[in-house]
Amino acid sequence: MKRFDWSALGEAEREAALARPRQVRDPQQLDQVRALLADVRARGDTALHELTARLDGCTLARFAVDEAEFAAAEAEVGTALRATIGRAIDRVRSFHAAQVPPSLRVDTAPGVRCEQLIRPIARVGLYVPAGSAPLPSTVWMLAVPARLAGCPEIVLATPPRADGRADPVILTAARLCGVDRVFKLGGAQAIAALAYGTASVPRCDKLFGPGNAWVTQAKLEVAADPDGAAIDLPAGPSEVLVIADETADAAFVAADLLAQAEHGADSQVVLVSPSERLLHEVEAAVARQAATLPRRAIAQAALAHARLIRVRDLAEAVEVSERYAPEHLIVQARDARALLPRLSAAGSIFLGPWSPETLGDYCAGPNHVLPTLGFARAYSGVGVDSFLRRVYVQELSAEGLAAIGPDAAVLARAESLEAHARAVDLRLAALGRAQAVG
Ligand code: HSO
Ligand code: ZN
Repeated sequence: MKRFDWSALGEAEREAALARPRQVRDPQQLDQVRALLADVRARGDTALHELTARLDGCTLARFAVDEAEFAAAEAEVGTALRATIGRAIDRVRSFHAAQVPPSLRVDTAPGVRCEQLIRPIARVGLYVPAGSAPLPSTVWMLAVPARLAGCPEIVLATPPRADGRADPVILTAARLCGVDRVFKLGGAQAIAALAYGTASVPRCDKLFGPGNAWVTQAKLEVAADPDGAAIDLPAGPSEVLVIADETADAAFVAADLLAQAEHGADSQVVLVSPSERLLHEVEAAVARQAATLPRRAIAQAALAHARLIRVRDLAEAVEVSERYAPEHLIVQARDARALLPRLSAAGSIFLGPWSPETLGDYCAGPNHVLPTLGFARAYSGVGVDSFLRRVYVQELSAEGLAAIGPDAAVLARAESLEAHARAVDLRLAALGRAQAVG
């Protein structure tokens, strides 16, 4: 883990200390993704079958998961795990249900009725990766808000294993959340199928979910194509920043850092503390705890670019965090809540010793699909609103038009848009004639 003393650093060094691991944009990969998208668009299911055979190593009769496979998955998962998933879904649902926004109606002048309708996105596509560690929790983090938003059709894609089946826990979670259809498709080809549609996969309006570099690149491509689909967030490797003072438990902090590090070699882990002793103790605890982790090789690779930053006080720790804008921010300090008013640039915040990020990852209630790479400065995590659109409505009475129409005509002429102005003037004239007759 790299050590820094914040007050000893110059501006450029501070910038470097908080730099994310370089996202290498491989131009060859971009070409390959583009070629793959074009191929799926042109040849549909035929291309999907070839790509699945080549990239996932299995031949599928059909991509859609059938009733028999769902039933087998549920039996394999068993009632105990199903009940646990059910409780997580319930808590995530109870939090997200409170996010559903109301419709609005405001009369901005007498006779000028303005409304904001809330409408769900018609068909959404959820991507759930299943690489070295399938993440079924992402199923409920996406499907629960989609259902609450009222999306009429929720489609999910997840990669098939070499035996041609999908991860049984992912299938069970999809069932429990009321996902309409699940397709065994992975990687960029899944994104292509969901964005453009094929004979067997319906075309979706917006795509959600994390994925590897291929998936991310494919999502960015389809999002830039008017014939493609919208996307949730620009995604990057998962990250955590921990602010801890001398009262923090070093073992707790170390465990939280490792929980992040085990996600992937590119995960980023940052610890900021005013206590030299705590930084030392955490470093030792990380080494001790890592030794017995099944995914220690991945965790250790991530820790190689971890940062330990010594700051003057908690106020400076807050400054560092705001500048980094982490996906997850954990605060383990004497009065963690007292820092909250000064915190803003973070995807999700965990306060105090009893709030490990793991709880937010699975079952506390808030979402775990969050902005990474500093996007937390401008983006929020996924929520019910990610699956909704606002539709504006305005309805003016004759009285309303008479009241504010002249302003509109003046503003139109100020923009040299005469046709705009006349669309108002001819109505005002008609009103004047009607009044003269009446
Ligand atoms: N920390 C991940 C979510 C996750 N963790 C899923 C475990 N499973 C990104 O927020
Ligand atoms: Zn996690």
